[in-house]
Amino acid sequence: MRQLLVLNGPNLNLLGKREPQLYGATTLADLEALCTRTAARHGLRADCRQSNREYELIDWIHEARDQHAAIVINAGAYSHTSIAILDALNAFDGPVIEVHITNIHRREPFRHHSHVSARADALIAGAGVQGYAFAIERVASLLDGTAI
Ligand code: DHK
Repeated sequence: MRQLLVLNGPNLNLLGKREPQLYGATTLADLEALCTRTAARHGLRADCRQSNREYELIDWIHEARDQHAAIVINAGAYSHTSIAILDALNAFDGPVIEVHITNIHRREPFRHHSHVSARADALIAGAGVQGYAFAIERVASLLDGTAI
């Protein structure tokens, strides 16, 4: 079964507890269950990982070069700061979809730029946790050649 890597970056372990007025009440476990269900509907396995450490996210992106067909990534605040994560994504050949739970363009100016966007095939922001399901739908259609 083809695997897709669902990566969540710093502070997303606190989903459901952290600033719920912005990020909602869904926990990371619920979000990962949503990703697993959505991927399974398309015959894909979602490999969901979260880290607060930049190097760990980079190491997982490197592993994905051999083990995963696509990456769905919410790099959290590293989206706005990490050229190293961009470089790692640039070394990955499959589809990359960037997700943000909030609409980063309606927030503080320092959130408006994302380095990840320079590599992402699509960007979903402001659709809440449902954005991950949209991202996986897109990955599935890119992988099976039905993308329009
Ligand atoms: C999540 C974070 O942790 C922030 O640092 C980003 C993003 C926005 C989100 O909307 O999912 O700025």
